[in-house]
Amino acid sequence: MKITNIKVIVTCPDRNFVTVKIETDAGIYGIGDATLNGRELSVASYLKDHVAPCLIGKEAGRIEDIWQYLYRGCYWRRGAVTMTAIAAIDTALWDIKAKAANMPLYELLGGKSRDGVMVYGHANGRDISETTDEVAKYLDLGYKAIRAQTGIPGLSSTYGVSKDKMYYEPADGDLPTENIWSTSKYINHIPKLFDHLRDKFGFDIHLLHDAHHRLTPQEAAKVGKSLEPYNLFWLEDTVPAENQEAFRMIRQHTTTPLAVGEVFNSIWDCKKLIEEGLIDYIRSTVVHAGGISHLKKIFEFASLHHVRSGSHGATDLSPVCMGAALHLDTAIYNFGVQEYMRHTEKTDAVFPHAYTFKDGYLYPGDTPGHGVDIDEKLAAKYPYERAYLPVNRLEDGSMFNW
Ligand code: CS2
Ligand code: MG
Repeated sequence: MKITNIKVIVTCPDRNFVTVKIETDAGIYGIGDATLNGRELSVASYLKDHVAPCLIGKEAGRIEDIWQYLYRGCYWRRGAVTMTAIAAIDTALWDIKAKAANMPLYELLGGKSRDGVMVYGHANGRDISETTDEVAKYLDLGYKAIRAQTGIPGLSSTYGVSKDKMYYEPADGDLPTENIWSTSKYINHIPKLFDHLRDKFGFDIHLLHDAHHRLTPQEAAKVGKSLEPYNLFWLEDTVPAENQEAFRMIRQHTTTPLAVGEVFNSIWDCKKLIEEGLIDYIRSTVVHAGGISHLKKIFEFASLHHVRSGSHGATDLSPVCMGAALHLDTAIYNFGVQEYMRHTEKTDAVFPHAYTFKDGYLYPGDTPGHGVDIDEKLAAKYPYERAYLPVNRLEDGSMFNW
């Protein structure tokens, strides 16, 4: 089965998505997500201009070989753009292989290790009482795990807090908007949120929180300690993780479980974190970490070190990524939780999918392949619209991490 054509489809059904469609001479096609929030067209060009010409005529079944060809063969290894492009090709090839075998993808990945994939949703509000109302809404929908974020008194904007709630969209301007941040205000306020939530909802639900790379190791240790009484499922992205050693200090000072990895693009970004047991959950996902082939390696490596998966699943990862991730989540042994930020109706219509939500769990479905398709005619109705994530400054005007 030879690759005959590769399409790169850019569409904006409420937000931008890049999708690769690989066609074969057997009439079977596969699709993969190639969306890199705020840098979508760079990946589209990488695929159209540099990857597609090399793959026409190649054997579609040689997934590992094609992965290595794109990784080693470009000479310039890794990086978000390269690894997102490789991920899209890899996902589409796994989709083709599973369709050709007439099996849902999880069967090719080792079969089911679990019946359903526990997901967490985002409860965010401008203050503690609004966040509490949002948590209650997710509980009504059956969620077992909920991430809680709240506005910080004295700050006009805070990451994770938006107007559109269920369909949270952080890329909010055709040029980057500017947020203001104060770590000291955050550190004083955040335990109050979880104190209130535990008081109101008890300890039977899983609560998560994302610090979005805004702390130093010392501050992270302090936040982790202050949240210990509230028994969080995890505390996410405390410090930027370019410096993996930084997690040693956090680890020594708190038993709050630590999660990191949504911006990682290869096993080399988390090797030390995993092998030294510095984290509890690795959050890399299919679209940004080299596809099914590479993410499976990361998760298997993590399983040797008591680290579980917790894949990124924000709105900017398309339903194609979600579908593929659910098959991997279903098959691996050391699954932890899957993030699930819902897509809008318009997005869901462009990407018809087999996965379904019930009572806090997602199910990948039994359609051959990863179970997600693209309606190209509908996709063509929504041309690309430039959109950026915000940037972030401290109160004195200096640049900070968003
Ligand atoms: C967030 C994301 O889902 C998360 O945990 O950190 O909203 C992230 O900021 C976006 O996906 C960035 O594209
Ligand atoms: Mg995050």
